[in-house]
This record gives sequence, structure tokens and C-alpha cells, in this order.
Amino acid sequence: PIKRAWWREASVYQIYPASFKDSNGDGLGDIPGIISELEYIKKLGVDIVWLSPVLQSPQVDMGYDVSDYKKIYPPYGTMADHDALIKGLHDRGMKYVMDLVVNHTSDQHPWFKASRSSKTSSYRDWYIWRPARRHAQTGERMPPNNWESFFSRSAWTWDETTQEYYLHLWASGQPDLNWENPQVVEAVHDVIRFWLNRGVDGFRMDVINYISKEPGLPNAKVRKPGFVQKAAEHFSCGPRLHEYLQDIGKILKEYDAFSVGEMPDAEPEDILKAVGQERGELAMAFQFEIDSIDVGPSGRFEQGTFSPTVLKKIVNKWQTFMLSNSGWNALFMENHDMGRTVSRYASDTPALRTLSAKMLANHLAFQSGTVFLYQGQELAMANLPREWGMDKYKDIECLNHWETVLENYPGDLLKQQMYRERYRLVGRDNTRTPMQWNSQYPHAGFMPTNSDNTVPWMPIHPDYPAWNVANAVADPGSSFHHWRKALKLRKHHMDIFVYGVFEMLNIDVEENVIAYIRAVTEPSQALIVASFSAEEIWWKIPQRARHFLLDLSTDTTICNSNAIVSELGNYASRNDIRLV
Ligand code: TEU
Repeated sequence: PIKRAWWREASVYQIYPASFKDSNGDGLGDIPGIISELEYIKKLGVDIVWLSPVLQSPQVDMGYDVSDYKKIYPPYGTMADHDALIKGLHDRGMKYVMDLVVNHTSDQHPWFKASRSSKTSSYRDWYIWRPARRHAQTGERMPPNNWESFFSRSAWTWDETTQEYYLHLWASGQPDLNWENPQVVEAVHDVIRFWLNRGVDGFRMDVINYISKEPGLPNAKVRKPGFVQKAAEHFSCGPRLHEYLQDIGKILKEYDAFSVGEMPDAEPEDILKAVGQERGELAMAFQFEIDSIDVGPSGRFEQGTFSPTVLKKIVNKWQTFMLSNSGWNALFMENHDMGRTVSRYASDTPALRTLSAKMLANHLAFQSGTVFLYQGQELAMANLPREWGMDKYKDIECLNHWETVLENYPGDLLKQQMYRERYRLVGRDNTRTPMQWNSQYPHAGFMPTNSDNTVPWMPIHPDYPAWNVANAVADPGSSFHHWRKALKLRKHHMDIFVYGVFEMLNIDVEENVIAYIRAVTEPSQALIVASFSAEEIWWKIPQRARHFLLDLSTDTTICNSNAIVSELGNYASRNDIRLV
């Protein structure tokens, strides 16, 4: 049976510091800006705030390239500001989770500078260096294997000074740490303790399942034209992963710290080994099967199509799997690495945008697991405007990919347009436009009014006059209040929504409706129905759920707990319900 724990009952709000609130008018969000909006975050009703990286970094990958693990990136603020943020959250009964990026560092980190300085450096073995191979026919210098970086091209970069390649699964500015080296493991444990002793309540661990690579770093299977190949099977959940996570888990346990591992490309069995409640490793983990529905198997920018039926099967799989194995789900549909859910999975047209956001909130907020909400998701923020040119895009993943598209398809405007459409649908820039606080021209309240001559680091979405915090908080029918009520309702009925059982309905019925039951013992049960149809439909209540209906379909506000009983009463006799 699932043991009760504060982190199972909590909901988490993810903040992207560069885009949340700029307090000093330099065009970049910062920590004092976040502190100035803690009352807003509290009003939403979340319990934990997770900040994407705020540590010292050359910002090659927006801070996911750390150059000093014990220093705050100065444009975000000082260590005192960071302490004040932690205190501000604690004073309001909330907790602070830090983004821990330890699969790799920045190439500007002193560790890497020493490592690349010479083959005899005491830091040489902190990273993954290998000699070149030679092309069988041409004798041309080749990388040690055919692994492809997630940011396009080879995952190896040649270093002239020491005449070897170094591995980087991401940008060449993000060299992978060598976790086989006990000194690396010790240095990471020191960083974890440093921040826990500073009052941080836990960590989100960046691509933590990649830290153990398959010995010998073998070539990946050839699945597509060209030399470089997707190679996750050789570094996802490698042979020593759970040994490393056991060590980290022991430290976290000393502090009763929160943990969520980001585990792309991981199989359910491996995730369960990381999050099983008796395992002593992590509390929960992000898996990316939902994020993969509408992207191709050979990469997020290849063609794919979203399907509610596929979503239904993935949700059912993970809910059932974790609940029956005493694991735990990290529930999310939006973060800083993907498109906005209303545009990607529903509709961001004026008529359907708020309804879509409410429907998606219902669908996510009442599943079993810890709920994660990304900044702006509560406002139904949408994907970038179609007419924005590539000059507006800032994300290295997208820009590197676009470079390869122009190289591989020069003059093929159709192909180029197809990829442009993919960037707009699933690209990471979509969730990195500044938070829209009010309808004030020209910066939507993201920057101080006296900074009109400064351009924000990322353009503000032009729909901010209508879609912003001020309007959402003032409008009882907004998706902001819907999320607020959903989180409140979830807390009111933890026995159902946190600890209750889960049962998906109509699992084999091809329909645009995802309906599931949460239950403890009758009559405390709930039926959550989400319609992904753009039209209003009538939906027959399956016999299984007939006797009890918690109508959270999008056209009714989320009721508070006592109203819910009367609400249920007048549905009991009905055969079907109207879903908007
Ligand atoms: O992301 C890893 C990850 O799974 C996604 O970025 C996804 O793999 C990527 O978009 C390629 O499809 C984490 C961080 O969230 C991301 O922002 C970093 O860029 C990345 O790791 C490297 O640190």
C-alpha cells in the first residue's frame, strides 16, 4: 500500500526564471522578480516551487550548463536574493526545489577547464575523453562512436590541445561528467549537501538516468541516413544508475528532501526501480511518453500527430503500473521543453482556449501522482504566433536543428516550412516567452514600466492584452481560478484524488473523451470526464460509473467539497451528460 507522504499530497509550480518577472529592467527575469510575485503563487494554491537553473552559467542552454554549482548567476541575483526566496516561500508554507544538473557541466566550469588542459591533469578523468577513430577508407579522423547529440550533429567534439574527443550528449558546451570517477560522485554529493544545508527542500534532477553510460560506449544501431544515430539505449538507465541513485537517496533521506528525476527514454521498470517506495532512491520521476505522442520516433521535430486515444492508453498504463507497484507518478503535460498544451493537445482559438485549459486541468489534476504546473499553463498561454520568423526563436535545440535543415534541404521551401511548423507546435521556445502579468504596453508587466527602451530577452506573446494574470485573477471563470479550485478540491479529497485507486473507462473505445474513476470506497468516488472534441457532444455514462458522478466537465466550475455532494445528487439519475 502507498504510504502517506507530504510530497505525494503536494502540487508543484515550475518557474522558468528568465521569463517569470524582471525586477530591474534588464530584460531578463530574476529572483527579486519572483519574490515580488510570491502572493500570486500562493493564491494559486501550489505547495512547492521548482526553479529551472539559477546557478552561474554562460547560458549556452539557458542555465542547463553550470559553470559554478555554488554561485547564483548574477543577472538572476545574489546568494542573499536566493536565500530570501527560500525564506519567502517557507514563510508562506511553501517549499523550494532546485534544478540539479549533474549529468554534465558547462565547458566553462573550472573542472572542465582543468580536464581539457592536459591528459595528465588530475581532472582529466572527470569527463569522458576518447581518442579519435580513423575512417576505414579515407583515414579521415572520426569521433569515437556514432552517437548523435540531442542538439544535432555528433555528441563528440575534438580538442586540439590534447588531441582527443570529449563526450557531450547535449551542446559541445555541456561536456558529460564521468560518473565512473568516485571524485565526481563525491563532488556532486557535496553540491547536494551544500544546497540542502542552505534550506533548499529538494531537487529536480536533470536527465539523471543518463549518468551511467554503457561501458565501451558502443556504436548505436543505424536507424536513419547519415553517420550520427540516436543512441539513448547506450546511456539511458545504464548499469550503475541505481547504485548512484541509492547513494543520492541516502543523503536526501537525511533531510526528508523532495526529489523528482527527469528520466527521458526510460522504461517503466527502470523508473519503478528509481521511485519504488522501498527503494530509497527518488520519490518520483518524469517520463516522456505523453510528450512523445505527437513527435516522430527519430526526433521531436519529425512528424507526429496527437491522439486522445493514445493519451488515454499512456495515462492508464502509468496510473495502473505505479499504483500496483507502490511507485509514484509525476504528473505534467507542460514544461520549459515543449509546446503549450492548449495549442498542442486541444485548441487555442478564442472560443475554445479557456475551455481547453480547464478540460486539460481536469484531466491532469485528478490523476494519481504529484501534480506539476508550468508557469503560464494556469493562464492558458498559447504557442508562438505562426507569423513569427526564426529570428524570434532563441532555443539552441531548435536553432541547431534549423541549421541542419538549411544544410540538408537547401531551397526545399516545403520541407523547411514543415520543420518551421514543427518548431511552432512542439519547440521549446513556445513555453519560454515572458509571463504575461497585465495588459500594460509594451511589456505586459514583465518588466518595470521605466524600461520601455529595453527589449526583453525573448519577445512577449502579442496576445498579452487579453491573456494575462490581472485579467485571469479578476475573472472567476478563468482557467486560473479553475486550476486554483482543482488543486483545492484535490486537497479536500486526498483520500480519493491522492491515495485513491484509479480506473480508466472505455479504454478500448476510440473516442475524443478520456474518463476515469478515482475511488476509495463507495460512495466516495469521482468520475472525471475530459472531452477533447471541439464540438459539444453527449456522452453516455458507462454502467460502471452510473451511480455516482462528479461532473468536472469543462462547462461547470469546480465545486468546493460540500457543494460537490449536492452536485452529485442531481446527476445520479441521469444517463448521459453534456460535455462542452
Ligand atoms: O531536458 C532533457 C529532455 O528530455 C528534453 O530536453 C528533451 O530531451 C529535449 O528537448 C530533446 O528532445 C533537460 C532540460 O529540461 C533541458 O532544458 C536541457 O536542454 C537538457 O536536459 C540538457 O540539460
